[in-house]
Amino acid sequence: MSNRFIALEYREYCHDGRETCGAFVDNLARDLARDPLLNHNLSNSRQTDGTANDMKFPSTSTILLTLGGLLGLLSGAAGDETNPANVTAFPGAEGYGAVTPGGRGGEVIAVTNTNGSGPGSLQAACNAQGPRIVVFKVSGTIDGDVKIKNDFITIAGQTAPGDGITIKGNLAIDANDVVIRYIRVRTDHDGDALGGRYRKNIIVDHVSASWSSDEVFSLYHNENVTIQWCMITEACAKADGSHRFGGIWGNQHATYHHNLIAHNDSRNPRWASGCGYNDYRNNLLYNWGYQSCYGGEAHQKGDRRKPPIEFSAINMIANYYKPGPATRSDVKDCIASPSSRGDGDYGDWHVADNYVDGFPEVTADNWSGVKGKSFTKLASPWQALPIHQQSAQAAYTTVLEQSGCSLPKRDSIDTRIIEEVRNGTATHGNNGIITTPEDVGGWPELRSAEAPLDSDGDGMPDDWETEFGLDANQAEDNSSDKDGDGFTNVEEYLNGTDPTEFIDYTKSENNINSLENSDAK
Ligand SMILES: [Ca+2]
Ligand SMILES: [Ca+2]
Ligand SMILES: [Ca+2]
Ligand SMILES: [Ca+2]
Repeated sequence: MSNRFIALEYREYCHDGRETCGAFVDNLARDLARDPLLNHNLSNSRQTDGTANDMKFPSTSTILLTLGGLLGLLSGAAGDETNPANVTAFPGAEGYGAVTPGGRGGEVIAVTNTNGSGPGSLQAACNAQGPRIVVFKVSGTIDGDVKIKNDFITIAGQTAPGDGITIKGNLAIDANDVVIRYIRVRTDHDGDALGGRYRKNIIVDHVSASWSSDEVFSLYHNENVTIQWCMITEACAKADGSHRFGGIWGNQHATYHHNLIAHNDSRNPRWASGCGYNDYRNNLLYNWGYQSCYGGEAHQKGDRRKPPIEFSAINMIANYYKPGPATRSDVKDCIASPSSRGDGDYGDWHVADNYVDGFPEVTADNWSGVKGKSFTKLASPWQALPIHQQSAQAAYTTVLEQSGCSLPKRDSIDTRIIEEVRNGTATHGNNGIITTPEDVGGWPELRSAEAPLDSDGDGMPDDWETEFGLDANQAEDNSSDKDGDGFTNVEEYLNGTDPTEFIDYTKSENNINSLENSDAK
């Protein structure tokens, strides 16, 4: 292995007129880019320091390194275990999107009203420049679309006093380095409830999305993405009665785990064509209509990425499939139906340890639940960044307990859907497949409450600052890291942790969500 050459960013070779060499490097780069070990190591390199990685491997030059040299760089990038750059976006952030610091170290901006725009609105906080952490001093329903256009933002919906935040509109992610936690997006019109493309370093955690008439939740053709602990439910119909789709997923290096996808006719999810490396584990799918999961072609037509991603490698492991009353009988046992647009367009798939309720033979042999022949079997999964993986059956229980916008509390929509999944029932529409939000009673009233006093406006309430020896009348202490564990003081508040207690979050066993416990919900 030590003499193995690794090619990165080979395009300049191709443009140098060295056709033979270019083709060789092209092929080598492709092979190596698909090498699980290399992929894993490069991803770790990104995880520890994405910006440094970019500097070491400038995208316009061709670099040949021995693997030994590369590993040296990687171990150097790993650095001191207590280096703040090494912690994930928050305790419990896992997979490829966990790489981002979000708004760490930036300004704290409080949302003080539920207006669609203007001073004090969520949209105004999104419009601000530079790293920023968005906290909420109000709960309620925000009437209007929200678009994130500027990089480095953390949206901390768990801080909302009262019943929490719902966006009655579409949430568009059009920025890099985005952390979104504990909000709901229940749109009232066309377009994806939550959507975004062509960006990088995004983690969406405990978000409940519903009611779009395109897809409910579509994040694809991005890079370094995690979608975890979300609820993607109750897609609605377009005016012509079509659609009711869950989501298009598929990002170059992405992790999807512990999500609940329920009451959508199809695209549960649809893997985008040319989606790159995707790792899908411990998700719970309930009551799909006429199709569960499909897609994953190798090539995307009109791909705007440079270079385009020319393959799809999809792990689907230890997920729980529970057909419901709307699930068409001929697709009840379907884990996935891989798509292609002809020879040479097959995606690479690996399925294992998935549980298909009512179909013990598919549970025993997952490949029998993968329909058609237009795909390539991966004998083993591509080696993704690990998560705290459970069995499919254990994940079923945990997802029902914790997924979606569970803080400050679940709303009546999510509470109802969780019970329907648990009981194997449906309440509204055509066996749970609905046409409009009115079918399920529309947007529930969300109670607000008084936010705790924060005299210096640094995002940390007076009482909390006093308890931990911070200065309730001095705002600059929010970005320091009193205990040196990598999370700033205000992040410790957002995460419900102790800013005076050092915890080594670079240890996997400590990287768990400090806001949830399995008995709480
Ligand atoms: Ca304060
Ligand atoms: Ca302070
Ligand atoms: Ca800290
Ligand atoms: Ca701490």
